[in-house]
Parts: sequence; structure tokens; C-alpha cells
Amino acid sequence: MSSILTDQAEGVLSITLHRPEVLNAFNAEMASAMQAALQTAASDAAVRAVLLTGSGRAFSAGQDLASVPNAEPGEFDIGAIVRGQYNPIIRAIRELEKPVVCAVNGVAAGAGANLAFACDIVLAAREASFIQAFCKIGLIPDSSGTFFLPRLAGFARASGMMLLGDKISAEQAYQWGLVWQVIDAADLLQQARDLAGRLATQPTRGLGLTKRALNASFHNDLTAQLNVEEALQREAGRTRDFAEGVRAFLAKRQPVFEGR
Ligand code: LHQ
Repeated sequence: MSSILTDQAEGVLSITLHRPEVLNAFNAEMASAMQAALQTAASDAAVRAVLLTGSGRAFSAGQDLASVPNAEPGEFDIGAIVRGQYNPIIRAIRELEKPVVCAVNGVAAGAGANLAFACDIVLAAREASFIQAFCKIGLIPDSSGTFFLPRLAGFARASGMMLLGDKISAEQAYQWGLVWQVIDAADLLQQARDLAGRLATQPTRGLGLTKRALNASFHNDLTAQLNVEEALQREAGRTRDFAEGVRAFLAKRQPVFEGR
């Protein structure tokens, strides 16, 4: 059986990490299946939103530590796993010009936590938790953790999480601005599906360009960012969905967006 499950319906591609016996820890096979699913999300125009979650009681425990070669220090290049498995996944999520909703159904540790933080809208079950587990095994946070976490939570909280490796509850993560909403476990998946379904009916090009502008805001100064907004607004203004949005508003009816 594959290590991820996918399902496509009503504009939403659902990706479920599916190695529940190891808390959905990533091995090379799962990482490449995830990369392929994200490629489908990018290339298939019928996909207008992505929903990411995990099977069983965890979201993901990060790297499958049993699949890392047990070599003498210096003999094995751990960086190659980061480059081959995780970096392409994080880039694909950020470069995908469609919204990615992440439903964190349980513990998210190591690369599993940072994968969630790279998504666009993160919902967490009340019992979910986040652990920057890297420091406990002598590694540094990867999968864009050192990029997003200080920006989301602030430097002091990011440092504390990363240097101590303590478990952060979903409620704490919410208060620190790491997640959009905390939801009762029984309702998490349905609410995440509803949200992804709602996003899939929205002006996909406009949402995608919004992601592009937000990505650019991380490295631009104000002038450069104003220029980005001008250029992307020009592009958004040429979409059929913009024309439909304005027509529907003026006619006092609900818009029907095609995602173009
Ligand atoms: C696991 C794992 C796991 C294998 C639970 N691997 N089996 C990048 C590049 C290259 C190398 C290294 O890493 C990276 C990036 C990273 O992600 S580094 C961080 C890797 N992740 C961790 O260090 C987390 C390790 N896991 C844990 O600390 C705990 O399992 C957590 C806190 C996530 C959950 O604790 P519990 O709820 O108490 O569950 P458990 O520990 O009993 O785990 C259940 C099973 O899952 C157990 O197997 P078993 O056969 O005894 O039932 C674990 O061995 C297995 N498992 N995480 N990462």
C-alpha cells in the first residue's frame, strides 16, 4: 500500500500521510509520493485547493529515523536527505499557486511540524502538538522551520522551541500565531474539507497571486513590495474571475468563479 493516500473531488486534492504505524514518519518513498502529488496539484487545472492531513493518531513524526543509515560520523550525508526529500516539498507548497490547507490531526514533530507551518492555512485538533524535535538528536531544524517559525511566532519563541525541543500544545500554537484555528478532533477533518472546498470555489488565480505576493514579502523592502503588488494586481485584473466578481457584485448575485 502506498505511503500516502490521495483523493480528488470538487476541486480539492486531499493528501493523507499514511504510515500510521510509525506516526506517518517520512521515508524516501513517502517523500517522493508527496512530491508527485504536489506536482499533480500544480499541473491539473481541476485541482483548485489542496488538503493535507495524516492517518491515525499523528500528523507526522518527521524523518523516519529507522530509514537513516546508521553510519559512522561523517560517513553519511544527511544534507542529501534534506535536499532530496524535504526541500522540494516545501518549495512545491510555497510555489503552488493554489491554497494548501493543513489539518494537523495529532503530534507534528521535526520535519512534520515544519511541513505544517509551510502550508497556507493550518487547522489543528485540540489534542495536536508541535515539537521541534531536531535538537534532541543533534540536528538543526530543517524543512523551512528556521525560515517560517521566527516569522510566525517571533524570534524568542522560535529559539525556545528549537533549542529546547519542548512539546507545544495546539492551544499554545494558536496563541503564538502558528495556526489559524484549533478544532475539536471529531470535527477537524470535516471542517478542513469544508474550508478547502470553499477555497476551491474562489478566484484561484487571485489566490495564487496572493500567495506569490506573500512569498515575496519575506525578502522585499516596501518599494519592491509595492512594485510586486502593482504587477500582480495587473495580472489579477486580467482574469475572468475578476470580471465575474465585479459583474456579480453589481448585479447583487453570488459570483461563479471558474479559477481562471
Ligand atoms: C518513529 C518515529 C520516527 C521512526 C515515532 N521515525 N519511527 C532530516 C534529514 C535527515 C535525517 C533526520 O531528520 C531530518 C528531519 C527530522 O524530521 S529530524 C526529527 C525526526 N523526528 C523525531 O525525532 C521525532 C521522533 N519521535 C518522537 O519523538 C515521538 O515518537 C513523538 C513525540 C513524535 C510521539 O511520541 P509517542 O506518542 O509517545 O509515540 P511513540 O514514540 O511511542 O511512537 C509510536 C511508534 O512510532 C513507535 O514505534 P513502536 O514500534 O514502538 O510502536 C516509534 O518508534 C515510531 N516512531 N516517530 N521519527
